[in-house]
Amino acid sequence: MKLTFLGLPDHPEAKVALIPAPLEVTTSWQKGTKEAPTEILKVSPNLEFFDEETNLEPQEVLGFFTYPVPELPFDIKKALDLISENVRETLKEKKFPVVIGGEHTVTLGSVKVLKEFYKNLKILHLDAHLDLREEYLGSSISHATVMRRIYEMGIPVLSVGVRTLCKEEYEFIKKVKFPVLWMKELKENWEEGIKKLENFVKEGEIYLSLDVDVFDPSLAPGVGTPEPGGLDWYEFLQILKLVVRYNLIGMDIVEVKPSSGNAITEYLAAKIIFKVSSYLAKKYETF
Ligand SMILES: [Mn+2]
Repeated sequence: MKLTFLGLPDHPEAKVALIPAPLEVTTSWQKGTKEAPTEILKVSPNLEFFDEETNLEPQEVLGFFTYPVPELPFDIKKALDLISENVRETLKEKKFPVVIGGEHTVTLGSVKVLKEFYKNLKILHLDAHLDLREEYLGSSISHATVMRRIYEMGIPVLSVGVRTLCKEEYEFIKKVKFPVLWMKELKENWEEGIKKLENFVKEGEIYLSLDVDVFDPSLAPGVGTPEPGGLDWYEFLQILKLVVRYNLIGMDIVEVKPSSGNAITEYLAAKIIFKVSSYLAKKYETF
């Protein structure tokens, strides 16, 4: 049987589409993100189906459609094309796409299509890392170069929650004045940080690219690089609500690495999908 979000049959008029993208080609250190879409969908029926903040059931208000988990070709360009096809279909059907990675490279598959549909596309990038290398381990298309490629397309990016970088990235961001909202900056002055974030998202069509390593590893231990000092749950929800209030047009959740023994990070990812849908449902209901 096909795996679906919350274990529910696909809603005939679904407004949210889950796009599993089990891509893992360029992962450098701890592997396993290929299993993430399957594991996230598998834990999702254990969520409560009622949202305690909005007092609604997103599966009733918006409805979910889940694409089957694909066998992606090893050729990364072909794999990204497959992801793009699903995103294109989703946008044509006026559904909200949630791409479930997989390594961060999947964002390139989304963005390629999104920029055809949206004139003022912007990427809100939540991540412990910048992913701005020119090249990584000999490849220009990689989880460590993804935002560099997007930057080169002329699409505005704001990287939020960054707390580690390499020297090449340090020099690059200085040279091009790449906008970064550092985790330290956020933790030291939350109000000011949120204002900067709001200034970025208040105009244009916003795509959220969420690397779960932006969370503190105590909250999301199942990631490739568990960088200390990350976002907590309520800080994240505040950011998510803020973006939904403006024009959030899609998102991805990437770099979950299911770990044996616990399902904390997979459950977190499923909960995020439920939360964003609840916030969107609330907005939808008030139209
Ligand atoms: Mn990262």
